[in-house]
Amino acid sequence: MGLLVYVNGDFVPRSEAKISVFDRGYLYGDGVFEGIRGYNGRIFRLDQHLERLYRGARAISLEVPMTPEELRDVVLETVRRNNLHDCYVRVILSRGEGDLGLNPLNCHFPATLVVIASTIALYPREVYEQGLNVITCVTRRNMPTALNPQIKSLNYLNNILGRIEVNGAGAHEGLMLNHLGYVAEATGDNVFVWRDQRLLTPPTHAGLLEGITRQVVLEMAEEMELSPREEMLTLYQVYSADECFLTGTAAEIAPVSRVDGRMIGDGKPGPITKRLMARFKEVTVAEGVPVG
Ligand code: PXG
Repeated sequence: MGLLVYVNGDFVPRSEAKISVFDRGYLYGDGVFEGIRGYNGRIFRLDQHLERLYRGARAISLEVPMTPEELRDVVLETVRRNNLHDCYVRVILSRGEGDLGLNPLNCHFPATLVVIASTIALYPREVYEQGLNVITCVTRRNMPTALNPQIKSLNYLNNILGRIEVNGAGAHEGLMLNHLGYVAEATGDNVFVWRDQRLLTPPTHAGLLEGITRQVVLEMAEEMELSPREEMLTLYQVYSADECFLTGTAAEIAPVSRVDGRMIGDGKPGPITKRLMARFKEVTVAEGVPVG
Protein backbone atom coordinates (compact mmCIF):
# COMPACT_ATOMS: atom_id res chain seq x y z
CA MET A 1 0.00 0.00 0.00
CA GLY A 2 1.14 3.55 -0.77
CA LEU A 3 1.79 6.42 1.59
CA LEU A 4 -0.84 7.21 4.22
CA VAL A 5 -1.08 10.83 5.27
CA TYR A 6 -2.72 12.17 8.43
CA VAL A 7 -5.10 15.04 7.55
CA ASN A 8 -7.22 16.50 10.35
CA GLY A 9 -8.01 13.25 12.11
CA ASP A 10 -8.01 10.84 9.14
CA PHE A 11 -5.35 8.67 7.57
CA VAL A 12 -5.81 8.92 3.80
CA PRO A 13 -3.84 7.81 0.74
CA ARG A 14 -1.50 10.41 -0.75
CA SER A 15 -3.85 11.10 -3.70
CA GLU A 16 -6.67 11.97 -1.28
CA ALA A 17 -4.52 14.04 1.09
CA LYS A 18 -5.89 17.48 0.27
CA ILE A 19 -6.51 20.84 1.90
CA SER A 20 -8.65 23.77 0.78
CA VAL A 21 -7.32 26.52 -1.50
CA PHE A 22 -8.79 28.80 1.18
CA ASP A 23 -6.40 27.37 3.75
CA ARG A 24 -4.38 30.18 5.29
CA GLY A 25 -1.24 28.09 5.12
CA TYR A 26 -1.63 28.23 1.35
CA LEU A 27 -2.91 31.81 1.12
CA TYR A 28 -0.45 33.44 3.52
CA GLY A 29 2.04 30.92 4.87
CA ASP A 30 0.09 31.36 8.10
CA GLY A 31 1.30 28.43 10.15
CA VAL A 32 4.28 26.50 11.47
CA PHE A 33 5.92 23.19 10.65
CA GLU A 34 8.48 20.65 11.80
CA GLY A 35 10.82 18.27 10.03
CA ILE A 36 11.67 15.27 12.20
CA ARG A 37 13.78 12.20 11.55
CA GLY A 38 13.35 8.61 12.62
CA TYR A 39 16.30 6.23 12.90
CA ASN A 40 16.24 2.54 13.64
CA GLY A 41 12.55 2.47 14.57
CA ARG A 42 12.83 5.47 16.92
CA ILE A 43 11.86 9.09 16.45
CA PHE A 44 14.85 11.29 17.23
CA ARG A 45 14.27 14.14 19.69
CA LEU A 46 10.52 14.00 19.07
CA ASP A 47 9.59 15.97 22.17
CA GLN A 48 12.04 18.78 21.38
CA HIS A 49 10.62 19.10 17.87
CA LEU A 50 7.07 19.21 19.22
CA GLU A 51 8.06 21.78 21.85
CA ARG A 52 9.44 24.01 19.10
CA LEU A 53 6.22 23.60 17.11
CA TYR A 54 4.06 24.54 20.12
CA ARG A 55 6.28 27.54 20.93
CA GLY A 56 6.10 28.76 17.34
CA ALA A 57 2.31 28.32 17.40
CA ARG A 58 2.13 30.40 20.59
CA ALA A 59 4.25 33.09 18.99
CA ILE A 60 1.78 33.42 16.11
CA SER A 61 -1.26 33.05 18.36
CA LEU A 62 -2.31 29.79 16.79
CA GLU A 63 -4.00 27.18 18.93
CA VAL A 64 -2.85 23.63 18.28
CA PRO A 65 -6.01 21.47 18.03
CA MET A 66 -4.62 18.84 20.43
CA THR A 67 -2.31 18.36 23.41
CA PRO A 68 1.41 17.64 22.91
CA GLU A 69 0.76 14.06 24.11
CA GLU A 70 -1.96 13.57 21.49
CA LEU A 71 0.19 15.04 18.73
CA ARG A 72 3.06 12.78 19.82
CA ASP A 73 0.71 9.80 19.38
CA VAL A 74 -0.43 11.04 15.95
CA VAL A 75 3.20 11.29 14.77
CA LEU A 76 4.02 7.79 16.06
CA GLU A 77 0.83 6.35 14.57
CA THR A 78 1.57 7.93 11.17
CA VAL A 79 5.03 6.35 11.13
CA ARG A 80 3.58 3.01 12.28
CA ARG A 81 0.88 2.98 9.58
CA ASN A 82 3.52 3.58 6.93
CA ASN A 83 5.72 0.84 8.27
CA LEU A 84 8.85 2.98 8.26
CA HIS A 85 12.06 2.09 10.06
CA ASP A 86 14.09 5.13 8.98
CA CYS A 87 11.94 8.08 8.07
CA TYR A 88 11.36 11.79 7.70
CA VAL A 89 8.22 13.20 9.31
CA ARG A 90 6.74 16.53 8.33
CA VAL A 91 4.22 18.06 10.74
CA ILE A 92 2.35 20.97 9.17
CA LEU A 93 0.03 23.16 11.19
CA SER A 94 -1.82 26.04 9.56
CA ARG A 95 -4.43 28.43 10.88
CA GLY A 96 -6.91 26.62 8.66
CA GLU A 97 -9.57 27.68 6.24
CA GLY A 98 -10.79 31.27 6.26
CA ASP A 99 -12.23 33.82 3.84
CA LEU A 100 -9.82 35.81 1.67
CA GLY A 101 -9.15 38.48 4.29
CA LEU A 102 -5.81 38.81 6.02
CA ASN A 103 -7.31 39.09 9.48
CA PRO A 104 -6.93 35.81 11.40
CA LEU A 105 -10.12 36.67 13.28
CA ASN A 106 -12.01 35.91 10.05
CA CYS A 107 -10.80 32.35 10.25
CA HIS A 108 -13.76 30.53 11.76
CA PHE A 109 -12.51 27.00 11.25
CA PRO A 110 -10.07 25.05 13.39
CA ALA A 111 -6.40 24.75 12.49
CA THR A 112 -5.36 22.32 9.75
CA LEU A 113 -3.01 19.60 10.92
CA VAL A 114 -1.19 17.36 8.46
CA VAL A 115 1.44 14.73 9.28
CA ILE A 116 3.42 13.12 6.47
CA ALA A 117 5.76 10.25 7.21
CA SER A 118 8.05 9.45 4.34
CA THR A 119 11.68 8.92 3.51
CA ILE A 120 14.21 11.65 2.88
CA ALA A 121 16.50 12.56 0.00
CA LEU A 122 19.99 12.95 1.43
CA TYR A 123 23.15 14.58 0.16
CA PRO A 124 25.22 12.01 -1.74
CA ARG A 125 27.81 10.16 0.33
CA GLU A 126 30.71 12.04 -1.39
CA VAL A 127 29.53 15.22 0.27
CA TYR A 128 30.22 13.74 3.72
CA GLU A 129 33.61 12.51 2.56
CA GLN A 130 34.68 15.59 0.60
CA GLY A 131 32.72 18.41 2.22
CA LEU A 132 30.18 20.92 0.99
CA ASN A 133 30.88 23.82 -1.32
CA VAL A 134 29.18 26.78 0.34
CA ILE A 135 28.60 30.36 -0.77
CA THR A 136 27.36 33.41 1.11
CA CYS A 137 23.93 34.53 -0.04
CA VAL A 138 23.32 38.18 -0.93
CA THR A 139 19.82 37.77 0.54
CA ARG A 140 19.98 38.57 4.26
CA ARG A 141 18.19 36.37 6.79
CA ASN A 142 14.87 37.80 7.98
CA MET A 143 15.29 40.48 10.63
CA PRO A 144 14.16 39.03 13.97
CA THR A 145 12.21 42.23 14.58
CA ALA A 146 10.21 41.58 11.39
CA LEU A 147 9.77 37.79 11.28
CA ASN A 148 11.81 35.99 13.90
CA PRO A 149 13.70 33.02 12.38
CA GLN A 150 13.08 31.19 15.67
CA ILE A 151 9.56 30.60 14.35
CA LYS A 152 9.69 27.71 11.89
CA SER A 153 6.91 29.34 9.90
CA LEU A 154 5.27 28.14 6.71
CA ASN A 155 6.75 31.18 4.99
CA TYR A 156 10.16 30.00 3.81
CA LEU A 157 10.58 32.50 0.96
CA ASN A 158 13.56 34.13 2.68
CA ASN A 159 15.37 30.78 2.71
CA ILE A 160 14.19 29.91 -0.80
CA LEU A 161 15.60 33.21 -2.13
CA GLY A 162 18.91 32.17 -0.61
CA ARG A 163 18.56 28.71 -2.08
CA ILE A 164 18.03 30.17 -5.58
CA GLU A 165 21.39 31.92 -5.25
CA VAL A 166 22.98 28.63 -4.16
CA ASN A 167 21.59 26.91 -7.26
CA GLY A 168 22.80 29.75 -9.49
CA ALA A 169 26.29 29.38 -8.08
CA GLY A 170 26.26 25.59 -8.48
CA ALA A 171 27.07 25.26 -4.77
CA HIS A 172 25.66 22.87 -2.15
CA GLU A 173 24.46 25.37 0.46
CA GLY A 174 24.51 29.06 1.32
CA LEU A 175 25.33 31.02 4.44
CA MET A 176 22.87 33.75 5.30
CA LEU A 177 24.03 36.86 7.17
CA ASN A 178 21.84 38.82 9.53
CA HIS A 179 20.97 42.48 8.99
CA LEU A 180 24.25 43.52 10.68
CA GLY A 181 26.38 41.28 8.47
CA TYR A 182 27.09 38.59 11.06
CA VAL A 183 26.69 34.96 10.04
CA ALA A 184 23.25 33.69 11.09
CA GLU A 185 22.84 30.21 9.58
CA ALA A 186 22.60 28.38 6.26
CA THR A 187 19.39 28.35 4.19
CA GLY A 188 18.21 25.14 5.87
CA ASP A 189 20.92 24.32 8.41
CA ASN A 190 22.84 25.82 11.32
CA VAL A 191 26.55 26.53 11.10
CA PHE A 192 29.53 25.71 13.34
CA VAL A 193 33.24 26.50 13.13
CA TRP A 194 36.22 25.02 14.95
CA ARG A 195 38.96 27.62 15.54
CA ASP A 196 41.43 28.32 18.34
CA GLN A 197 40.53 24.93 19.86
CA ARG A 198 36.95 26.04 20.42
CA LEU A 199 33.67 25.05 18.79
CA LEU A 200 31.64 28.14 17.89
CA THR A 201 28.13 28.67 16.59
CA PRO A 202 26.13 31.91 16.37
CA PRO A 203 23.78 32.68 19.29
CA THR A 204 20.01 32.75 18.81
CA HIS A 205 19.98 36.55 18.83
CA ALA A 206 22.04 36.51 15.61
CA GLY A 207 18.66 35.64 14.04
CA LEU A 208 18.43 31.92 13.38
CA LEU A 209 16.33 28.84 13.89
CA GLU A 210 17.38 27.07 17.08
CA GLY A 211 18.03 23.78 15.35
CA ILE A 212 17.47 20.55 17.24
CA THR A 213 20.59 19.10 15.60
CA ARG A 214 22.50 22.25 16.69
CA GLN A 215 21.39 21.55 20.27
CA VAL A 216 22.49 17.90 20.01
CA VAL A 217 25.91 19.00 18.73
CA LEU A 218 26.29 21.53 21.56
CA GLU A 219 25.50 18.75 24.08
CA MET A 220 27.86 16.24 22.43
CA ALA A 221 30.62 18.88 22.23
CA GLU A 222 30.24 19.62 25.94
CA GLU A 223 30.67 15.91 26.76
CA MET A 224 33.67 15.73 24.42
CA GLU A 225 35.21 18.81 26.11
CA LEU A 226 35.34 20.82 22.90
CA SER A 227 34.46 24.08 24.70
CA PRO A 228 31.32 24.82 22.67
CA ARG A 229 30.35 28.50 22.74
CA GLU A 230 27.61 30.59 21.17
CA GLU A 231 29.37 33.63 19.73
CA MET A 232 28.69 36.12 16.95
CA LEU A 233 30.61 35.02 13.86
CA THR A 234 31.96 37.14 11.02
CA LEU A 235 32.71 35.77 7.56
CA TYR A 236 36.40 36.32 8.37
CA GLN A 237 36.07 33.83 11.24
CA VAL A 238 34.46 31.30 8.90
CA TYR A 239 37.01 31.79 6.09
CA SER A 240 39.92 31.41 8.52
CA ALA A 241 38.43 28.53 10.56
CA ASP A 242 40.25 25.22 10.95
CA GLU A 243 36.98 23.37 10.37
CA CYS A 244 33.40 24.23 9.50
CA PHE A 245 30.23 22.14 9.31
CA LEU A 246 26.47 22.51 8.96
CA THR A 247 23.83 20.81 11.09
CA GLY A 248 20.21 19.99 10.39
CA THR A 249 17.66 17.21 10.52
CA ALA A 250 18.12 16.50 6.81
CA ALA A 251 21.88 17.17 6.52
CA GLU A 252 22.79 15.77 9.97
CA ILE A 253 26.41 16.94 10.40
CA ALA A 254 27.78 17.93 6.99
CA PRO A 255 31.41 19.05 6.65
CA VAL A 256 32.11 22.26 4.72
CA SER A 257 35.24 22.27 2.58
CA ARG A 258 34.84 25.58 0.72
CA VAL A 259 33.23 28.92 1.50
CA ASP A 260 33.08 31.62 -1.20
CA GLY A 261 35.99 29.99 -3.02
CA ARG A 262 38.21 29.76 0.08
CA MET A 263 39.34 26.34 1.21
CA ILE A 264 38.49 25.60 4.85
CA GLY A 265 41.36 23.92 6.71
CA ASP A 266 42.99 21.52 4.27
CA GLY A 267 39.80 21.21 2.22
CA LYS A 268 38.80 17.87 3.73
CA PRO A 269 36.53 17.08 6.69
CA GLY A 270 38.62 17.79 9.79
CA PRO A 271 39.19 15.53 12.83
CA ILE A 272 36.75 17.36 15.13
CA THR A 273 34.00 17.27 12.52
CA LYS A 274 34.63 13.56 11.96
CA ARG A 275 34.50 12.80 15.68
CA LEU A 276 31.20 14.65 16.01
CA MET A 277 29.79 12.86 12.94
CA ALA A 278 30.72 9.47 14.42
CA ARG A 279 29.23 10.32 17.82
CA PHE A 280 26.07 11.67 16.15
CA LYS A 281 25.58 8.36 14.36
CA GLU A 282 25.76 6.50 17.69
CA VAL A 283 23.35 8.89 19.37
CA THR A 284 20.74 8.82 16.58
CA VAL A 285 20.42 5.02 16.48
CA ALA A 286 20.37 4.61 20.27
CA GLU A 287 18.19 7.53 21.43
CA GLY A 288 14.67 8.42 20.36
CA VAL A 289 11.09 7.48 21.07
CA PRO A 290 10.39 3.89 19.92
CA VAL A 291 7.68 3.81 17.25
CA GLY A 292 6.48 0.48 18.66
N1 PXG B 1 17.88 26.53 10.06
C1 PXG B 1 16.83 26.54 9.22
C2 PXG B 1 16.43 27.79 8.56
C3 PXG B 1 16.11 25.35 8.99
O1 PXG B 1 15.06 25.34 8.17
C4 PXG B 1 17.63 24.20 10.49
C5 PXG B 1 18.28 25.41 10.67
C6 PXG B 1 18.10 23.00 11.24
O2 PXG B 1 17.19 22.69 12.29
P1 PXG B 1 17.00 21.21 12.82
O3 PXG B 1 16.03 21.34 13.93
O4 PXG B 1 16.49 20.39 11.67
O5 PXG B 1 18.33 20.75 13.29
C7 PXG B 1 16.52 24.16 9.63
C8 PXG B 1 15.74 22.89 9.38
C9 PXG B 1 15.14 20.45 3.66
C10 PXG B 1 14.63 21.08 4.91
O6 PXG B 1 14.33 19.85 2.93
C11 PXG B 1 15.49 21.50 5.91
C12 PXG B 1 15.00 22.09 7.07
C13 PXG B 1 13.66 22.25 7.19
C14 PXG B 1 12.83 21.85 6.20
C15 PXG B 1 13.29 21.24 5.04
O7 PXG B 1 16.35 20.57 3.38
N2 PXG B 1 15.93 22.49 8.02
